[in-house]
Amino acid sequence: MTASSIPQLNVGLIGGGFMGKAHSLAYAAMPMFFWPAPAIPVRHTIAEVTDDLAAGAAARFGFQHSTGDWRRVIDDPNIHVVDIATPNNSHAEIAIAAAQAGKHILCEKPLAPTVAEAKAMYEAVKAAGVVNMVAFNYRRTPAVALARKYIEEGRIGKVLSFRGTYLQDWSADPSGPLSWRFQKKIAGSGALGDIGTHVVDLARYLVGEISAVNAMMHTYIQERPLQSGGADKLGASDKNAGGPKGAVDVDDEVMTLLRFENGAVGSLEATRNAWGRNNYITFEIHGTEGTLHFNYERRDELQVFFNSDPGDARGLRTVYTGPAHPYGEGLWPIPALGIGYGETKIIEAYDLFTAITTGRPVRPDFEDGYKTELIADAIVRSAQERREIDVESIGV
Ligand code: NAI
Ligand code: SOE
Repeated sequence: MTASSIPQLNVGLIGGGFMGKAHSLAYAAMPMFFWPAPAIPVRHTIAEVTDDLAAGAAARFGFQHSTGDWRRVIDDPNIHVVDIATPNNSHAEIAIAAAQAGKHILCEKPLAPTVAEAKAMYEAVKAAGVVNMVAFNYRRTPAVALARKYIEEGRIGKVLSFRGTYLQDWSADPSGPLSWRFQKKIAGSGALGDIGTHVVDLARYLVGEISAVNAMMHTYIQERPLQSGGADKLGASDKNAGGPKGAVDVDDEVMTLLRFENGAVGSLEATRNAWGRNNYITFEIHGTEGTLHFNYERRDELQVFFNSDPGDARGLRTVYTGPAHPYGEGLWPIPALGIGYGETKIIEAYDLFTAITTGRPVRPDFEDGYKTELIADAIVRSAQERREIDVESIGV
């Protein structure tokens, strides 16, 4: 393939906050890592809530055009891919309009704040036949993809159990502002939807479908200072401890037991109030023939124990991901040079554009996003009713 034969596909990105930055970086960098690239993503138009914010985002993130109205992205026949990087309550309206306009779609997680919206989004992309992806990017960390490869190869035998956590501390300080992430009408839920769903995605990716949950949820900090401005500063600044406060109506902490359809059992814990934990996404998977352990704060590493290792060399040991491992062909040439958050988004962009140009399916798609919402809803109901809930009992 020659450079001139690589298609150029125009992206319309909606939302110029944290994820606007991450996705813009990924579009610029993807062809630098994966070459020949499946397509050159052209940073065509960025939408924000006002014309001024959009113009600033365009200058910062390298977009050719900007608009204060996301509908102009949908109406523009030159745009091939719509990227939704806005707070959760706007995902459904934008995604359904994009699907009806025949655009391919990348939507940030969680797919939607409610099961009903997630289902409508899934039905819209199915009807339109467009490529669709939900941005659970952590499964694209090479060490996580390696864990899946080992499981598929039977290296740890039959999976018996999964223990997953996602612990952060940015919301542990009660003077952190009442951003959109603490408001049910925008976020849908708290730690559960925001970070617990990443663990649900990892559990489904690595172990299989979740059939039942038994959960507890709790809100420790019932009110927070009101925040001025839209973008979430993740508790870090803009504190206004003495100012007026508003009620937090989402969970701070969720813990649940899990049953998988294949007979495995597991647990999930998520909180943004765990002092000292930053992006502590961990899993430990025990199988009949071995163990896999991952900690995102050491994301170049996968801890493995294989029962098949010689008796005098057995023990949990560290595999450093590199060229021999998933996505190694495009990433850095020496193991442990360092995989970062940006790389997970670059790989996400690579897989999205590969799907668009080859027609091959890509996961996690909106069906996965919808199934994750069913599980999240089952967790909420289980915590409310203080009993085990079958995921298949959740409907809309
Ligand atoms: P943010 O608060 O940093 O930025 C959101 C931006 O969207 C703001 O600049 C806001 O002005 C803009 N916006 C809001 N409504 C809009 C509209 N109707 N049209 C155009 N722009 C609009 O939020 P952040 O952290 O970027 O989160 C966005 C989404 O990405 C959320 O769904 C969140 O859950 C998800 N997310 C995913 C991550 C991942 O690791 N996959 C990491 C962080 C966020
Ligand atoms: C805040 O908890 C947050 O930005 C989440 O919204 C993301 O999904 C996670 O990847 C990083 O933390």
